[in-house]
Amino acid sequence: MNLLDRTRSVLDRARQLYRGTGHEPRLAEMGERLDEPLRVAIAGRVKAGKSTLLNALVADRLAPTDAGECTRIVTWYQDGHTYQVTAHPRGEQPRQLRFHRDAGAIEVDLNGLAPEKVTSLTVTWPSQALRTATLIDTPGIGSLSDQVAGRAFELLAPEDEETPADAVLYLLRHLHRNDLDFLRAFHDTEVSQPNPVNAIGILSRADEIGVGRLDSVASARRIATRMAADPNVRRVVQTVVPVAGLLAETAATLTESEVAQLRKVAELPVREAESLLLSADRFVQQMPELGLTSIEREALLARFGMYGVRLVISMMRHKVATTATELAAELTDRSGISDLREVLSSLFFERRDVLKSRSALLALDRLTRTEPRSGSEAVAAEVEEIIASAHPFRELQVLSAIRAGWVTGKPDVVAELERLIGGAGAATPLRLGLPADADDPTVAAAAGDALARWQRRAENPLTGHELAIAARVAIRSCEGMLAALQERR
Ligand SMILES: Nc1nc2c(ncn2[C@@H]2O[C@H](COP(=O)(O)OP(=O)(O)OP(=O)(O)O)[C@@H](O)[C@H]2O)c(=O)[nH]1
Ligand SMILES: [Mg+2]
Repeated sequence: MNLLDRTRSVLDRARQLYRGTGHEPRLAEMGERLDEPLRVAIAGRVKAGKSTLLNALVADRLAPTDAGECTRIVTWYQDGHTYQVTAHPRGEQPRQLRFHRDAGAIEVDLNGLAPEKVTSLTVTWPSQALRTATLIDTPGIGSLSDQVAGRAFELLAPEDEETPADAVLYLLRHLHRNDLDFLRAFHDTEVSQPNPVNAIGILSRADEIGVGRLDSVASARRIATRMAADPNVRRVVQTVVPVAGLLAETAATLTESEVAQLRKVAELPVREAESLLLSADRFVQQMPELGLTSIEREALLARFGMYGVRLVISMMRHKVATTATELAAELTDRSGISDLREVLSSLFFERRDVLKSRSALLALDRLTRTEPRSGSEAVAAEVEEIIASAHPFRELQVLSAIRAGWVTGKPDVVAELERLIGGAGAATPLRLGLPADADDPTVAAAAGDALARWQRRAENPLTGHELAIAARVAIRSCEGMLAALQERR
C-alpha cells in the first residue's frame, strides 16, 4: 500500500472510532483534504510583497496589495467553476459577499462585517495555477505579539487544530530575528524536529536590493545563496530563492498602453532619459513636456518599480525587447519567478502526496492525544508506525537531520546523500545529479552505482552512526528508483 492509501485507511479507522462525536466531520474533512490541491501559505513580515507574489504565481492581479482592510484578513484563493467570495465570520455561518474588480485586484465588500470578526475569506476563481495549489495570503507579521500576526500564526501553527497549510513560502527581505522565531514555531515536532521540509524561503522584492541598479537581481542571487547556507536558515527552510514579485506580476498583466508610455522615455535622447531616471522623484516631476502626467508616472512606478522602469527602457533602447510580448518575457525572466516555479514543483508539488499525508497524520496524532477514547491508542500506534516506516517520511527525517547538522561526514558525501534522498527535488534524475531528460539506461546505471556506493558506506565500520542510518535510507531510495525503472520497462 502506498503512503496515501495507508493514510486513508487509518483515517477511516479513526472515523469509525469517533463516529457520532463532534470530531467526525473534522475527520471527514481530513480525508477530503487528501484529494485537494496542496495548500501553500504565503507568509512574512508586513509589506514583504506577499500579495504581489501570490498574483505573480496566479499570473493575475487577484489579491489587493497595499491599502485596504482585506489585506488584514487571511484569504484563501482556490480553483473552482465560478467566481465567488465567501467570508467565514468567527462563530457564525459562512456567507457569500459581493465583490468587484476594475482592471485590478478583487475588492470585496465586507457588507458591514468588521475585519477583525472575519476568520478568513475564500476566493474561488477558475485558474489553472490554482488547480495545482490553493494559495493562502496571510496578513503581515509585524511582531509575534501583535494581533494580526497572531492570526497568521494561528493559521500556520495552531495550538489545537490541524495545520491548515501543507507548506509555506516565507518571504524575507532581510534576515530578521522574528522571522526565524516564527519559522521555528511553525515547525511541528512530530514528524521530525526541526523540520524544514515544508518551507521555502523567498528573498522578496529582489529588485530593490541593489537600490534599483541594473545588477540588483544578480546581487539578490548572491545574498540568497549566502542566506541559504546559513545553518540557522537551513534549519527552517529548504532553500532561499530570490524573487522580484512585482516584475513578475506586471509581466503577467502588462498592457500595451504601459509599453507605449515607457516608449516615450526610451525615445528621448540618452542624456535626457538618464537624467530623468536618476531618481523616482525626478521621474515623476521632471520634463513636463514628455506627454505623461505625474499620475501616469506614479502609476508606472507602482507597476514596475524604479528597477523595472530602468530595465524596460534600457531593453527598448538596445532593441533587446520592444513589443509588449517580448518585454513581458524578459521581465518574467529577470523576476526569478520561473526559478521559484521550478523549486516549488520539485520540492512541493512532486511531493504532494507526502506533504498531504503528513498534514493528515499530524492532525490525527493530535486528535488521538487530545481526545483519547477507547480504541484510540491503536489508531495512534498505527499513525506512529506509518510515520516511522513509510520511506518518504524517513527521507524527510534524514533530510531534516542533515539540515540540523546531526549527520556528519565529508562534505561531498553528505551533499550526495542529501541529493539522493530528494533534498534538491523528488524527481529521479535530480536525485542522481543527472539532467532532467537523461534516458533510462543512463539513469539506471547512475542509480546502480549510487546503490553500490551507499551499500559500501553503510557497511563500512568507519562510517559514523548517524551517517550509517542515513545510508540505509539512501539505499532504499536507490532501490526504489531502480524498481520504478524496472516497472516502466
Ligand atoms: N520594487 C518592488 N516592489 C514590490 C515588490 N513586491 C511588492 N512590492 C511593493 O511593496 C508594497 C507591498 O506589497 P504587497 O504585495 O501588498 O505586500 P504584502 O506583504 O502583501 O503586504 P501586507 O499584506 O500589507 O503585509 C506594494 O507597494 C508593492 O507594489 C517587488 O518585487 N519589487
Ligand atoms: Mg498583503
